[in-house]
Amino acid sequence: MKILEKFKNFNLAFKRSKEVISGKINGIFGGAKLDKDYLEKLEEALVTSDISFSTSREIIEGFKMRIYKEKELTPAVAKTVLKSEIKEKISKNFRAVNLNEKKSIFLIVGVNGVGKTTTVGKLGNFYSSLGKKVLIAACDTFRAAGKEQLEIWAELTGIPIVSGTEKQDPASVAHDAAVRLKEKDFDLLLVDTAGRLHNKKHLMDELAKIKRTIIKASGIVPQETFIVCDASLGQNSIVQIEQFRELIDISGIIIAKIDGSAKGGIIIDAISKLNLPVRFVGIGESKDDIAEFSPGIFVESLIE
Ligand SMILES: Nc1nc2c(ncn2[C@@H]2O[C@H](COP(=O)(O)OP(=O)(O)O)[C@@H](O)[C@H]2O)c(=O)[nH]1
Ligand SMILES: [Mg+2]
Repeated sequence: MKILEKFKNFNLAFKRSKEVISGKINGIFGGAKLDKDYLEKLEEALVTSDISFSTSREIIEGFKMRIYKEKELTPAVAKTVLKSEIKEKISKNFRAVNLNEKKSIFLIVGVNGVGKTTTVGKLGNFYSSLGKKVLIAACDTFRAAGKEQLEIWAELTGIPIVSGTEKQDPASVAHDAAVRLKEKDFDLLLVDTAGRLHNKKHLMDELAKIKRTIIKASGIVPQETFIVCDASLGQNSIVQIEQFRELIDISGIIIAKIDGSAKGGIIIDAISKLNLPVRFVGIGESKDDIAEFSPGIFVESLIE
């Protein structure tokens, strides 16, 4: 029941993306026979669905290799083959998010406004509903609102929070949180950060210092550094991830705001072009609105 419910929410979140991509795909594969130039049309459909030219090309090449093996080439067969090709492509880097046996730390990074703080609140709720003892740290001390927003999430989810004062060194907040993680009975520390990418040098120094301080204070190396992206930014998200990757090691992507965005195709690109796994997707603004990414459910939700 719970799994079915999750699938339903996930599926619903991709509604607008599905309308865009499925409309095009079904326009090609909806008839009784395939057009002569259906491959060109398919490539165009992919490129205009927020999938880059190079990734679309790769999908078409993979599709061709598979379709040659089919005995009977009907539109329905072609559609199934396309789905298999995309699924295989995005399963390449897939791994489930398992917490360390001991204590885990996740750093949450990304540009301002993409959904980091909300993601920390929702992820906290996700893991605490799995029975994990979660602690969150408000290391966006740049704006008073950053801290207050996370405090609201802490209250809403009943998760303990470590926060500092406005303009306090974010690393000192991270230090206190890391000590608390180590000394008290916690399984997971989620660290919210600020994201002023216009000042790259400053951001790099700040994130590096947070990480160093955490390791020094707790002896625990952060298990994950997740970059949060806003789905509605489409290809710009790829650029953002590339920029962040120059600054710090990223271990996975969280795509927020999938609900209401028609640019879900970006997920295919993020995985195959950047060679990074998508681990979670944000599907709304309330505490349960986060889902673990699943390649199979994603493809079924995107192409119907
Ligand atoms: N619809 C929707 N809105 C979201 C999602 N994640 C975040 N938001 C909204 O996006 C806005 C910015 O989020 P915030 O967490 O403050 O971003 P931050 O600056 O990166 O910390 C807020 O209004 C959030 O409610 C999501 O998955 N779906
Ligand atoms: Mg924030």
